[in-house]
Amino acid sequence: MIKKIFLCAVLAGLPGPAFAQKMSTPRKVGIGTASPQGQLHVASDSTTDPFVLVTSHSITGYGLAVSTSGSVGIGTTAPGQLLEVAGKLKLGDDASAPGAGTLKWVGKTLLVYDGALWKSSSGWAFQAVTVGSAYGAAAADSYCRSTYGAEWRLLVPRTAEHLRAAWDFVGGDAGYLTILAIYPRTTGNTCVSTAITSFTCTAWHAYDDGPYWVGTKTTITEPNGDNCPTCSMNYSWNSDGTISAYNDVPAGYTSAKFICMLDHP
Ligand SMILES: [Ca+2]
Repeated sequence: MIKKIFLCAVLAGLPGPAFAQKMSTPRKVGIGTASPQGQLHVASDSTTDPFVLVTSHSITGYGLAVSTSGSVGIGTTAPGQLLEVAGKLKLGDDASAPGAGTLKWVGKTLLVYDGALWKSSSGWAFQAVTVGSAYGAAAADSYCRSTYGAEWRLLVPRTAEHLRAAWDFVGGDAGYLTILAIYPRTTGNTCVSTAITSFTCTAWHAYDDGPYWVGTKTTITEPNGDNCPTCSMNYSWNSDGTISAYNDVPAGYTSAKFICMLDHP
């Protein structure tokens, strides 16, 4: 009881607005204000000290600070922007709808939302397509152009990083990568036991003769010359997004799921 009386006496003796107040209906707490505008309202009268400062007694530096200009610093009391993190920033993903400028980290890819599309940090954009019946590569490529515009094509992984970005875009759903716009130049072309890239398998090519990159595995005895020049192999993938197997088949492979890419972004 004596302690409580002493504390009340101390609080009553504090000068100016430096007090805490609890209002009964509704219950709100104000620090530095008698009229809190939120459940907790901190109103500083200092022009030099941070409005809010969260520190630890056991570490050097600061956990969280709200500066006199209203900027938030994490690891710094003097944020140079509205938000400054004086250290590393770790991103993830959730189901909420994005707005332009939203960043997220998926798998191994940093994606930024431009207001309409998620793009990788290198500018690549994708659309994940599911159609009612299985499409061959030529029909899927045509679907991409007619649905999204002339620059949209059936996926050709251009580099390992591009492939990775596409993989992460569909959350590692390998079904979307079972057909690709990579074709034999003429019927009968093979790349048996050869890495499937535009550097190593020149008998096959991307739809536009540009670079392509599927993987560097050299233990697969395919493609052995079955595909037509507008047909896709069927590709299967390991859970980490690397190529597992592929096979060219006489009629070409079809899929009800595929990826359209914004080519030449
Ligand atoms: Ca074959």
